[in-house]
Amino acid sequence: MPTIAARPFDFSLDRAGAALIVIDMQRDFLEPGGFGASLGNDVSRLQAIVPATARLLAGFRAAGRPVIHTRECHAPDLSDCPPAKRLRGAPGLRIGDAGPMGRILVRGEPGAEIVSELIPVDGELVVDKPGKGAFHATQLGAHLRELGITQLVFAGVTTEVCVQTTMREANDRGFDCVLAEDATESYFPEFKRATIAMIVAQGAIIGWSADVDSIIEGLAH
Ligand code: C5J
Repeated sequence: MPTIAARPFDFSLDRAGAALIVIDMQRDFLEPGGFGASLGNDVSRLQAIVPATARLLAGFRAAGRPVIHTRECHAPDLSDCPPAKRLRGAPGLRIGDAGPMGRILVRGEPGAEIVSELIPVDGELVVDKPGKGAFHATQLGAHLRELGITQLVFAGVTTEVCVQTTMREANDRGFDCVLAEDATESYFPEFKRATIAMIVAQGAIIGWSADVDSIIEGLAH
């Protein structure tokens, strides 16, 4: 089993049991006019990880290992978006409101699509999720069990919200989790740093953190 350089200590990558999960790399979070921008965030921070995420995707595809994409989005009638989520804060546009890329975070709207550079290919599962965690109210857990997955590599946005929540859910379900450090990002650099520190603390209490190159090299051996 190849060992990859990781924090807090090297990680044994089990190629036969590994899958990549790319969290919420959607236009609504990465492009001007979407949900992230409506909250007053600088979306260019998130755009900057697209090339590293594309390299990681290519590495998994080349290794023939499963790739799962998630999209945070809601039913058009918002029946799966509780007021506790929709009415939070004072954004320029709320979930379900009409914006330049269609209705914000609504399934089927242009803004809910994955950015063009990271479009899923045939055979890759796309999980639409109403929550922050990708296991909540989805078939993700059942799908991973069917595939015999034991290790998950995480990429995507935002580090401290949907990525961290899903990593914690995965850890509770018994998956070994590795966060691809340069393929995840937050609108707040200090939140990304703090999240990684929390994940790897206390002997990898939630999981490991490694860079894209180390993960790709491990997959190739
Ligand atoms: C947020 C996400 N930040 N995908 N969603 O609301 O992290």
